[in-house]
Amino acid sequence: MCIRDSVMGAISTPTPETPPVPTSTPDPDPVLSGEITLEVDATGNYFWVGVHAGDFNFDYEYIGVCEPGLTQTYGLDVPDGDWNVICVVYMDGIRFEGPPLNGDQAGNHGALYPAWPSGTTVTISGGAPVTADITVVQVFDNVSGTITMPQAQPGNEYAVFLDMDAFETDGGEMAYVTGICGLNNKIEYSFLAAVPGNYFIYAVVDNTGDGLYNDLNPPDGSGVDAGDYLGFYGGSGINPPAAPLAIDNSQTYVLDFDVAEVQP
Ligand SMILES: [Ca+2]
Ligand SMILES: [Ca+2]
Ligand SMILES: [Ca+2]
Repeated sequence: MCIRDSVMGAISTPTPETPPVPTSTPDPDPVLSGEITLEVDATGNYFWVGVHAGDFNFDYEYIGVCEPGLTQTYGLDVPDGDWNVICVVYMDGIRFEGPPLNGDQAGNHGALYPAWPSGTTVTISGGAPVTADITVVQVFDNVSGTITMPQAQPGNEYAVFLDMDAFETDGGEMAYVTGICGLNNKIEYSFLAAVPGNYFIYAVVDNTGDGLYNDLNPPDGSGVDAGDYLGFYGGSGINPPAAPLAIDNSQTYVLDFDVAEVQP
């Protein structure tokens, strides 16, 4: 799976792929261009501009390197249509695509984060150039919690997801965090829910040692195995709740839940 095909540019299950080197080549005569206004200087860090048709599946993107100062420019060719334009500035100096993480800067054209525009905000018609400026602000983790396991699994890998659906691996994952279980039966997690919406929050612990990627990508393997842990916020056992949870990205949430052992 190409991670950029997924939601928020890269929210997908963990992948062993080595990401490509950024290949941003400014278009000398772009159809869509604009200025990005930063909240804090990010000289030398990557920024990503993603264009989607309102579904958070990013069809077009631009990757640039921040120049000194608080104003950056982008430009790319986008076909006729109605679009949303999002920008993420990665503050770690390493990432160049994917969802904003704690401390990154993020924003969208047409509303100031944490507000999101309703519907699309850019219309391109007849290939005529359009300007779409974006103001980004620093964003921080707003969902955290404690996951309780049936027993400690020190050294085993876990993943916690914010997903539009319940444990599908082909899209809708708007945030995730992975880590290694410690010595007790608790997992403390946090991530940023940047986009308001209705979500399932769930965790997987790979107790069988075949890898999170294997567990989360059934086409690549067997999916979650008997002996692994799985659980949902608001769910029961390994089962999801009947309905997803409404998340307002301007609020903070503490979401504790349990995981249970997957049975044969
Ligand atoms: Ca999903
Ligand atoms: Ca497993
Ligand atoms: Ca597996």
